[in-house]
Amino acid sequence: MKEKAVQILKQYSQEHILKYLPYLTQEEQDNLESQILRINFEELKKIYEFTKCKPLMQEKLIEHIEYTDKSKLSKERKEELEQIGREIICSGKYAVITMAGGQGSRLGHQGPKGTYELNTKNGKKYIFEIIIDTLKKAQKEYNITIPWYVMTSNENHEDTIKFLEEHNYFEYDKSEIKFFKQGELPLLNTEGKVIIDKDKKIKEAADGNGGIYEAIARSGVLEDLKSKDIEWIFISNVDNILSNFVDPLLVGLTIEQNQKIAGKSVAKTNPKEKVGVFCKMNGSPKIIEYIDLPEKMAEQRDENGELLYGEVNIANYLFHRSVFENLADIKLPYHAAFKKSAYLNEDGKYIEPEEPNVYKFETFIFDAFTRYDNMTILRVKREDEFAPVKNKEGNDSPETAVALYNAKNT
Ligand code: UD2
Repeated sequence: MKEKAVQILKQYSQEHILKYLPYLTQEEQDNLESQILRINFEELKKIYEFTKCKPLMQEKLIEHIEYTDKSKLSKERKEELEQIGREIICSGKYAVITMAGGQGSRLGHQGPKGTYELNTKNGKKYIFEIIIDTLKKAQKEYNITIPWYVMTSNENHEDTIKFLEEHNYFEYDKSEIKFFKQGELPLLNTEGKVIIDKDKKIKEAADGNGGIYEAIARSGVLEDLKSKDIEWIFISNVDNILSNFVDPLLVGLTIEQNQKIAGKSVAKTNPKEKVGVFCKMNGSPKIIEYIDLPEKMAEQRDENGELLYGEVNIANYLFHRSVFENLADIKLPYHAAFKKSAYLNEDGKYIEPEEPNVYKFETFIFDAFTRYDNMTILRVKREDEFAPVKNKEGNDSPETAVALYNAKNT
């Protein structure tokens, strides 16, 4: 192995990697070496140290954020706003991005989450198929083929494209579909060491849905959006099978409120619900995950008895294209998740741990919202627009999602 690579390993206390060399073919050594020269160990060291000291949540700086409740808008008001949005959609200035680079480990499904098959009342439907059904419905309604961009990760990129190719993109116009890969970061064990995977490479994982800003800029998607004169982009999770991502009302409301970012919320069912909620921090829009929201704030209610922090983030965002242009180089804070990850030990044995053993570093798309003074929030009905497939069973499972999907598609 080249001296430069060895020197990097020593400089960043990763010399344990050298013990694997006797097991590696020359080609495997060359692959590992090019990986060592590519990985930014300096940044990785900073991320590891930063995530070890969690920033304290300063309660006094958190305040309620204004939102619009769709159910309280009059029919006329809704039509007025929808008209503005329809203009944008019909004139081809609207696109959809699905964030599909996640591992979906909680579901226990082998392969990209979009390839998970659900037993609905309309027969067996893959999650990607349900998304394309929505795009095809919009095609009929607005007489336009909305461009669809799918964010993948190194881990699921090929499988995602292969699956959609095999299913002929469920008859959607494939020339309007583009895939783009997000970045990835090495996993670190509890001693801050990288681990080796069974392919004899340093194990890396997708860098979180906050990786979208860099991925959009680097992959050419931003150029594509500009060349198509797309102004508004709807971004949603792959796992919400009721995602209403062609929504003229949200577009109209955001334009009228003169905002560049919008998000959809549903009412929190109870103060203890384990979800992220919208609020303001230091005067800017923020989403606080349940683990960071102080209990007494979670319980706080306004004069009408409504929870003051009751707007659940359902990960349905609307961005003006300028957001991607302005945030292409944004540096977001990293969040460390402690996960189980199999690895090759120094004796060449493949270990599949029972307990979490590595840190996975992710950035979150909504941590960038603090760069804006405000955002539009539209509260919608949970049963109309929020049916996530996250867990194998229990809440947010295929069973609960299909029940909501069937009820909606009567
Ligand atoms: C997400 C939101 C949470 C709430 C919830 C609603 C984040 C961090 N949290 O929780 O606030 O809105 O959804 O269902 O977004 N993904 C990638 N690349 C990655 C990691 C994730 O594309 O590297 C995608 C993933 O495919 C999914 C979405 O991001 O479509 C959210 O997945 P998650 O597991 O990161 O976040 P989750 O579902 O726990």
